[in-house]
Amino acid sequence: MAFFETSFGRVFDKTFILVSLDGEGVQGLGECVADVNPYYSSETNVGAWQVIRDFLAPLVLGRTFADPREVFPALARVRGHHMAKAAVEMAAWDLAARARSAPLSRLLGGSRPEIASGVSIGIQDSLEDLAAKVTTERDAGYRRIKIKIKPGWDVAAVEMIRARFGGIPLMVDANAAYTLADASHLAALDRFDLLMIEQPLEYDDVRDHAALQRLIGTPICLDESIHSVRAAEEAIALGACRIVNIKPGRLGGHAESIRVHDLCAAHGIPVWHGGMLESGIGRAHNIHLASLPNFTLPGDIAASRRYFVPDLIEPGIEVSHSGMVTVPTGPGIGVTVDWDRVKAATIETCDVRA
Ligand code: SMG
Ligand code: MG
Repeated sequence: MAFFETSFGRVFDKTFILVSLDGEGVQGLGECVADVNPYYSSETNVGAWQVIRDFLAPLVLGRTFADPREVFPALARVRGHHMAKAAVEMAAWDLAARARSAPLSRLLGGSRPEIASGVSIGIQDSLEDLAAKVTTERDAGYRRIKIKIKPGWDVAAVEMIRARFGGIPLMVDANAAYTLADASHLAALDRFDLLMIEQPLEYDDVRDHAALQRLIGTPICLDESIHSVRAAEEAIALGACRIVNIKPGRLGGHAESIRVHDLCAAHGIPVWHGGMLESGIGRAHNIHLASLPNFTLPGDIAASRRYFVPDLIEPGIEVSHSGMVTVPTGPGIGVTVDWDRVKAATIETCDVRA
């Protein structure tokens, strides 16, 4: 993949755990969104591997679940490790949907046949490079553009985009790069009519975000801070955000994501689906979840070709010229995995049985 830079660093490639769960004569797949380093969240691939193999697998293998909603509660003895849990839980959803020969979206409660796609542009080496990227993605049809920001790469970048690209739907994501002391600096973004500013402050903070939201006009969207339904309840109660980014990996899977989706809907808070640079397998899961009704804003669900050429699925995820992605209608996640490519990319495997 081309490099992708956030306030916490630059990545060039991607290593992740693929969970395959056998049962009811079918196979379910889940992709773990942990990374090699604990920079976006505290989880890592090595940690998730151990937690899945030694602690999560024994809690699900050989057991019967009437509904995939029972999987996350069955893992409750293990604290945290939501990305590891989500990989297992989402594989169980794919398995359940395949066993019923139904698309995953139907089991999740989704109804949209297609979802609106936005794009996330990393920090660039220059404003010229950024302008080139914005041109490419705008012309590809994406419904909104998000740029990553950090101190030293914020107001001037947004100002350049507004000057050169006019009123395109635009937002920024800071990945926790600021503190409340930066409130007046962040307020300088108010004049650019941004859709939102995502996670400006600490990854586990709610209180300071509430204070910041009272000081700036741009709506705050929380990403990292929304690690559980309880965290979402606290954020909404305190007024820490007006929009929520849902990532099943951060929340522990589809069931917890649906609970946050429903909670936000009840409070009039729109949600959108985040991205974790997933392969087509994780991306397919995201597309199904994003078909639920309160996902009213375009998500970070872009085409496969932005990151992976070729993807692990064939065909890859495509985005139409009007910025839409079709929700697959086949059983489960409804995409075709190219197992030769998966095998060629595999570093290590582990088989766990009941
Ligand atoms: O999947 O297109 C994607 C990436 C979207 O910007 C994106 N994700 O904080 O929202 C976010 C970042 C986290 C990924 S960096 C590991
Ligand atoms: Mg984010």
